[in-house]
Amino acid sequence: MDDLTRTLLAGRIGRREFVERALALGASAATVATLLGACSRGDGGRGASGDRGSAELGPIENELAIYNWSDYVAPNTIPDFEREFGVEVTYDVYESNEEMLAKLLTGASGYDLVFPTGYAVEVLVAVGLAAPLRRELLTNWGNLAPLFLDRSFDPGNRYSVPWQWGVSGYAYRTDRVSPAPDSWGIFHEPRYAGKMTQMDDGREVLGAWLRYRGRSLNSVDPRELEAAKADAIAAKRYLAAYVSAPVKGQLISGDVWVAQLWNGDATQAALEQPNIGYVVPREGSAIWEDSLLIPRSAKHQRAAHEFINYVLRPNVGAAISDTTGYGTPNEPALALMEHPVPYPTQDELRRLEFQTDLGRATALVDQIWTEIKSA
Ligand code: N2P
Repeated sequence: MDDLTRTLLAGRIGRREFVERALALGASAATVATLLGACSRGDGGRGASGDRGSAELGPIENELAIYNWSDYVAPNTIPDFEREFGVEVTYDVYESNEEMLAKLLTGASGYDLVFPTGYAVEVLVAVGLAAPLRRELLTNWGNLAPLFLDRSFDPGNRYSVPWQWGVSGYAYRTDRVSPAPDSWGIFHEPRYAGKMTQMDDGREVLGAWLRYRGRSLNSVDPRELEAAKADAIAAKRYLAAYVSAPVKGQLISGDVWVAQLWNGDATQAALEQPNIGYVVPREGSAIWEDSLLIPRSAKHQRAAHEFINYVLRPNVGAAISDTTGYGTPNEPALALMEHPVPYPTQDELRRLEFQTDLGRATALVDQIWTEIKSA
């Protein structure tokens, strides 16, 4: 990797080739992005920004390509938008930031809208893959609660619009697991062997085990990460799989009793199976904010802006969060929701931590995650 990075710096290969070769060497998308960001700092790494705020976007296009997390929109959100705006939407889904970043970094993805978590927004902005927002088109901007704006991953919200927020913890079958658990240590319990899953997400798995030992989930201390790795491997013998949102079906059927999961997906599962509880472990966990972001390569930028402005309407935002089970950053939407998720209290915030971009240490974390998965 170091040789490859030097080759890029020397100008002997282009960014595109660098990305392809680095991914082939086994680097994760986030690592590649971090290296690219470091290499291009000061020379237009935020994109040769000649196009910023310049030309008008023109009339709305008749197509829009959306790439979102699974189960992250209401049933009517897309059809209603298509009908009202005369736009045909292509809709694909992913299960992790890594999966989305890999698509975007390997070249023109064809997508007009993606939904990165805070640290992944940082990555996309750093490598110049994010289009600046045309705020003048986002007339519903004022509906966003200040709590979710101007966050460190995108100061001033030049590129990203708050979409949903949530926490990471685990769902469990209240009819199978007792006493009610409250610790990440559940994944070390032999009596639930084969009935537990952790997420297919290195940041989430290592974050859980870092918090278990009282560390920050953003730790880049090699000794702390080694300890987290050991805990993760000790848990792995009791896990049925590393799987994220798609575990919902197995929780509902009872094939899985304990599943590390984001709160909204657990809420979705609990609607179908009342014996599902949810825990934010006492050792602490992640709180996150996912955003809407338009890739710089998007061909339908006007339609993407219209879609963003549409979801910022209170009724549209309320329907989305009522379906996803996640919190809405849309203040008037909160009042319209059937099952509003309240903003975290000060007390809860003390146990919760935002994931940040780990910069160059991303490579170390990736490597440890690869070692855990192949252990
Ligand atoms: C959607 C879960 C997305 C939350 N199913 C992860 N940030």
